[in-house]
Amino acid sequence: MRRCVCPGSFDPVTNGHLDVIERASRLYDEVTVGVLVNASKKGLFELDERIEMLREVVARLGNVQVTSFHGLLVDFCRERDIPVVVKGLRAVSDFDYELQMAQMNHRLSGLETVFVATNPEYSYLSSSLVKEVATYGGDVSGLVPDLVLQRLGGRLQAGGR
Ligand code: COD
Repeated sequence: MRRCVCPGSFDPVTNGHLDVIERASRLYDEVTVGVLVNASKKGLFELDERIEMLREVVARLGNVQVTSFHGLLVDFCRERDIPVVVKGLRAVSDFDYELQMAQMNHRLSGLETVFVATNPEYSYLSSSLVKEVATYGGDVSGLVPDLVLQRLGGRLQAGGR
C-alpha cells in the first residue's frame, strides 16, 4: 500500500490545495490530508470547520481521508506509517522554504517529499490572499470550492477576519 500525506493549514481549502490532493490521489493508494493544529495562530475558520469543508470537497475521491495533527509532521507520519509528503510548488518563492522543510524532515526521520508543479491556473493562489481579497469584497469564485465561497461570505459578514 503506497501512502502519502498532504499537510497544511487549509484556512480555508482552495482549488490550488484541491488540485494537489487530487493529483496525489492518482499517484498513491491512500492519501491522508493532515490539517495542522496551530494553537498559537488563530485562523479565520476553526479547525473543525476546516476539516468539515475538506471532507466534503474530497468526498468524491475514494482514497482520501482528512484528519488533524499537532506537533511534528515526521511524528504524525511515523505513527501512521506514511513515508511520503506530497506538496505543491507554486513559484520560486515557495522553493527555499519548502526545500528547507523537506531536508529537515528527511534528516529527522527519512520522510521523503515529492513536489508537484502547481497548475498554472492556481500558481498565485493562497488561502491568505483569498481571505484578503474576500475581506474587501473581491470576487474569489473559481478560486475556492463553492462550499468554501458560501462559508467565506457568511463568515466575513459576521465580522470574522
Ligand atoms: N498550488 C499548489 N499547491 C498549493 C497551493 C497552490 N495554489 N496552495 C497551497 N499549496 C500546497 C503547498 O504545498 C503548501 O505547502 C500546502 O498546500 C499547504 O498550504 P497551506 O498554506 O494550507 O499550509 P501551510 O503552508 O501553513 O502548511 C505548512 C505545514 C503545516 C505543512 C508545515 O508548517 C508543517 O509541516 N508543520 C508541522 C510542524 C513541523 O513538522 N515543523 C517542522 C518542519 S521541517
